[in-house]
Amino acid sequence: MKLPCLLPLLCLFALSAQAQDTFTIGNTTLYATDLVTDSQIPWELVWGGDDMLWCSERKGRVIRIDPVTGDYTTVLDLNVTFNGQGEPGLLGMLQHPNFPEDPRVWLAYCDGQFSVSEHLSVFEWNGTELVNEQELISLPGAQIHNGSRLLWMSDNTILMTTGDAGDTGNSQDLESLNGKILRLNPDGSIPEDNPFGPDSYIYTWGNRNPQGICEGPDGNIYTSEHGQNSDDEFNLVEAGRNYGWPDVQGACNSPSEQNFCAEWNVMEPLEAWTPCIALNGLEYYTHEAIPEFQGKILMSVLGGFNDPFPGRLIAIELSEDGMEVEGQEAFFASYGQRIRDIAVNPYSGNFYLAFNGTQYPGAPPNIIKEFSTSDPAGIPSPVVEPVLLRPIPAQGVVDISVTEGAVGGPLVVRDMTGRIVMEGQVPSLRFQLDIEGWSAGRYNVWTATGASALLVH
Ligand SMILES: [Ca+2]
Repeated sequence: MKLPCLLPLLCLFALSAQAQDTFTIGNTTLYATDLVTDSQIPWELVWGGDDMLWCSERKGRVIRIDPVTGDYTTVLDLNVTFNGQGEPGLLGMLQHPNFPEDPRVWLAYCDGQFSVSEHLSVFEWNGTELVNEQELISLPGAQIHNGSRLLWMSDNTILMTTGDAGDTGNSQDLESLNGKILRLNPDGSIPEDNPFGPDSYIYTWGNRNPQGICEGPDGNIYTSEHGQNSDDEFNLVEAGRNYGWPDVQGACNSPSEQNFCAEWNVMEPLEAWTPCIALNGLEYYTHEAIPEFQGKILMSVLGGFNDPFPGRLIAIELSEDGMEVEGQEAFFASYGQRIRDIAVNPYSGNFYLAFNGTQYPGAPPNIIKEFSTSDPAGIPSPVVEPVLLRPIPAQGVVDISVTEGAVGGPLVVRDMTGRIVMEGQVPSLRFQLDIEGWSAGRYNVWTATGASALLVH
């Protein structure tokens, strides 16, 4: 369905505006544009100390992206396990907080064709490439559950999440490095004050597959962790604590779980999701550019097998002491794609999302998008207003009101999967849109000066 195109010039304008999407979050408008469209399955996004955006890709590359143009160079290409089916490959990445003065970059990756191993190595940045690999830790890897998120702690140690590698027996075994969070010194040695003594990397145990980690308010450390069929978990990390897997899923709420939790001092999640929604990268958003996100934990969500919604970003609101989840709100599900990770530009507060296509484990498209509070295409929109739609929900015909700047400009309607179902031009300040025959559901109506959700009955 297309609206008549009366002015050719404005219709061209409408076409060029399709490269971006706008989202209204409270009083903030976000403009989304594709930054890199040919990523080889982006896994970790890091805002670099060199003011470039770094990305690890599951197929083995580390790319260094100009955040303005999206141009990138490949600074490392590792020979990793990647068969397109499972979950191994190049995964976690961490820069030294004083990068590039301290040139060290840590990478977690899996290799081995038949028997997968997981490695944590440190490399050096020579201004062009990552060189001088030094392996610090290796442990069993698998086709599934390899953890691998990395975090620099304020005490100058590093946390590394590991997965149970598909063997549930690993997580409660203090002799195994799988199903744990490990703590190490930057040179790979074991910190003397580790909770299980100076001979053990183990920092927490009873983990299944944590794949998001961040430092939040007051130095609290949070993880996101995949559950099996229930209870994806958002956890507060405390040294030495047992997180219960495989004996406990989510809260300690069945009789057998309560016994186990009492015996092993199990830490319950701050929040859990059933059915699983497949939680991933975390970022604590502190910038004032997006007041609606400020002070919240942003969590990448892939979208689970029984999850009725696609991938999305969830903003988690914490209590003042950071010990409870007080609210959550989901964004960007309209793309219908799995969101793997997030990084924030510390200057502008703009952020970047790594999309891993529509299907497990990494179907195309694999795109890195920028979400900016300023309009990168330069469309003038000093006052951003919502589009008014009546009635709610609508049936047959919907009345639409827009502000003056939108008249003659583009009109785009997308469905929840992000697919454009209608594009054309705004004919006047008030007009009617024929939605007869549209399937019931939620749509997004977008003009040059604002956007609103359209609910069709
Ligand atoms: Ca439970």
